[in-house]
Amino acid sequence: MIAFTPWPAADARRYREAGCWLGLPLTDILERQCIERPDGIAILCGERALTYRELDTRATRLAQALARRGVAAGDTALVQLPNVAEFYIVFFALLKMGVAPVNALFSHQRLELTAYAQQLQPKLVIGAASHALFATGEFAQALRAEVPGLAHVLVLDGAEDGLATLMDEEGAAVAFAPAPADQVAFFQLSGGSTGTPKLIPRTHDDYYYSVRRSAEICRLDPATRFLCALPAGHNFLLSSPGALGVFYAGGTVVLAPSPEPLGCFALVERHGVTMAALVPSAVVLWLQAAAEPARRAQLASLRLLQVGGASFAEALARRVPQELGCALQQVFGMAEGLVNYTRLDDPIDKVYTTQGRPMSEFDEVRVVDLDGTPVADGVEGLLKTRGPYTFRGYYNAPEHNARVIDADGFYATGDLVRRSADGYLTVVGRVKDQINRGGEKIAAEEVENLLLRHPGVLHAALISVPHPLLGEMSCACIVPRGGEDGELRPPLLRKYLREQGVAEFKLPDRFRMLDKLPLTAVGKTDKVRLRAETTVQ
Ligand code: OOB
Repeated sequence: MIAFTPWPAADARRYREAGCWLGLPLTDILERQCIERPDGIAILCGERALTYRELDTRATRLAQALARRGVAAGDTALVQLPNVAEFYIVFFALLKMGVAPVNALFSHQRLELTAYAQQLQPKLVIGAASHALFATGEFAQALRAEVPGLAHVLVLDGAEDGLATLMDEEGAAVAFAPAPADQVAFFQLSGGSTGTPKLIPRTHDDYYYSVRRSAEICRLDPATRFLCALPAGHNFLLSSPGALGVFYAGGTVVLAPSPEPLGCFALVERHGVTMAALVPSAVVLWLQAAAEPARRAQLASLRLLQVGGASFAEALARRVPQELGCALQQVFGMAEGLVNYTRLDDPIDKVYTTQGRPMSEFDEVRVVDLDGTPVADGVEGLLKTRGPYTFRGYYNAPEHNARVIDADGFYATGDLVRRSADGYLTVVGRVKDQINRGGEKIAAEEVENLLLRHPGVLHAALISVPHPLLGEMSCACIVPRGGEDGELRPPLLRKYLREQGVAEFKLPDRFRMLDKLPLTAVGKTDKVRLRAETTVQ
């Protein structure tokens, strides 16, 4: 069993009695379709089409091959795959076995993967040769030193293509007991605000509920063709309603390598995509591309565009139906749990001006001031939440958990919101020390710690600055140790960070050299002032 913070027994009973938690593992999603529509197309990926039966057969084969090699229920896995069909084959294979994976982003590098591996101590690592880390065996070797129990490293499209071999392997059949639904199914990644990336345990019960409820709200059905153009493992694309919601409804997931409009528009046209999910910065690119009538015509089948992950300006929201020819849905969610949606039949102004309301009547939301006192509706405050699919603690992080989960089990999201009388939330800012770079989250402390390792850096503070496309970009404010230092020129600092193995999106976009950092009354870096004083050229 994998350790996690469970819901108190009384809450668990309530969620079960209310039918939120069904006691079914996530593999039920696939099993249902193997009965209802085995020949329905589950995944379209490049030139490949995978039916539900094929998806299930491959996942079962892979699971059995792994089981024959000693991987077993209760183990964990570190997975890093791009948006390809194998992502779902591997995910279901591991779920069938009761092995809990964490899906690292494809943009993650050595530092992130190593941090996850150190925390999880996986038995299995699965990567892709198309990523520099797995192109040679060097990184796998280094991981083995960190993870003594690491038994298998499989690489997709690698020299020996370990993953494909296993998916085709014939051998003695192994039967799997259904995974206990109240236990950890897999780990989500936290956007983070601390020095080390955190893992979020998600149980079968809680996640399956969020998938079903999301599919219902978004009215998915077997005719749904969903474009997955953001990282497949991200909570938005996996369960809001994402690919799992689409599989639950018997629809088709169309995979795209990135949200870049020209490639996506071609896929929409070719496969009759009905629904897509994007971050705001990608919507801007789609709007630009659709200005050309011939391109806009490619989107004829698109009915619904979901936008979430970062603040979406009202002015942009208003352009979506007009210029892309589809309905808009705003989605405000988090890997920790709570997801808010505007509803498909909401008055249009609500869709333009709010980020929706919680998906479940069992979601509890508190909007409080800095002292924790609830504020009136319409007043800006900190968002706290608990509910049937919101976690109760990060994996193995008791100190951090004590800071972000209160005595009543409410999770402090770090988001600043306004709630209307009818429960709709508008995101107005955040108090967590994080930069939201076009939906990609950067924990300031993580990058600051890396900068502080540089011998020429005395103090470092990473702040957000406005960016016309991304919404925010990052600026590193640095106090050099010995006055102006040629070693601290931006290209060299970026190179230094890259060499430490951090994901490219975390590299500061701007650098500012200062004599000292402004401090608050208690002596912490005054980032509010720093942001106010930082103008972007
Ligand atoms: C989604 O999940 P994460 O874990 O990458 O990031 C969560 C954070 C939120 O706490 C909030 O700060 C920000 O991202 N955020 C938004 C937003 N959606 C997320 N800020 C403003 N407006 C929005 N619509 O980003 C995520 C997970 C599931 C569904 C959708 C997004």
